[in-house]
Amino acid sequence: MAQTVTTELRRWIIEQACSGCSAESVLKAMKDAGWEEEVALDALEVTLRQHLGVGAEAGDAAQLSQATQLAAAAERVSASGRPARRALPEPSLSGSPRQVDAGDRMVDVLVSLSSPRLVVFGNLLSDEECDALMAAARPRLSRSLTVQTDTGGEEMNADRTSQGMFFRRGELEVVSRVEARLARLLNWPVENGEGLQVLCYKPGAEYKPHYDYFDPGEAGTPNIVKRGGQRLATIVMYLNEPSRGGGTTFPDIGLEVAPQRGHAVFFSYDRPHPATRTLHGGAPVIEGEKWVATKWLREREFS
Ligand code: PD2
Ligand code: ZN
Repeated sequence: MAQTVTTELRRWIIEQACSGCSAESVLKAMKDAGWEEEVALDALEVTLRQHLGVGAEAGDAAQLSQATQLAAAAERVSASGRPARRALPEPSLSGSPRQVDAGDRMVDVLVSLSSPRLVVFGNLLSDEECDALMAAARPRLSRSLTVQTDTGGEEMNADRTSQGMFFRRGELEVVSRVEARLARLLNWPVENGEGLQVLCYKPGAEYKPHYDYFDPGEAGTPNIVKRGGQRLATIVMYLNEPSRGGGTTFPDIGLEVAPQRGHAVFFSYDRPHPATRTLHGGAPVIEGEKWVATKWLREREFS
């Protein structure tokens, strides 16, 4: 049965942190009370990270230091059994601005979530940019492939019924412009991005829920990550609007992002693990067509 982190549990975690308990003792108390280790660790990390974010403005220094120590310890315990956390692409949202400067354009911040780390942006692309990307992609579309994780090759996949193509990085002026904007928006080098992918979904086409990172348990992953390292983040940009269906879904949190032209959904994953809650899919298009451009961001230069 799914275990829910209640307000009471969050309050209890913060109390333990502020009174100086160790991460191990808090984790043990939670496991003794029937919490699964994975859920307990996530609850500790997320609650304390949020608490530190709020408390940094208003809190008592000694309590904050206790909470900081517990958050760091929770992270260490957690890291011992799971893939390590990494530095991540992240927009500059401290102080909760309505808009962020993406260099050549001010981009609206519509939604920001901490777990999963996810931001919905508005006004990221102009109508002209959307049209130019669709027009340049259209003659090059073919049935989308997915990376074959056991070998590192590519395969046709029934879970993904869109058509797609990739631009090389910097291939066209509009592609370079969008890539430079994303690099500035997400504070991540252009060189660490894969080429822009454009997808077109006709009625009935969908992309079943999946993770974008490469599964460390699959045999082909070491080969795939030789080029640029792991994927750390995804931004899906909407180029047009189907009249019904085609939202980007996040089943772990019951979220569906509406495909609105010029908008985008960004999400990052600090480790290649379902604990990031970044399971996501493209819901079937019911009426009209759906066009998106996706950029995946890697740890290192992707060449
Ligand atoms: O088109 C989408 O909404 C979608 C959903 C899930 C795109 C991707 N994943 C992707 O390009 O990875
Ligand atoms: Zn995806």
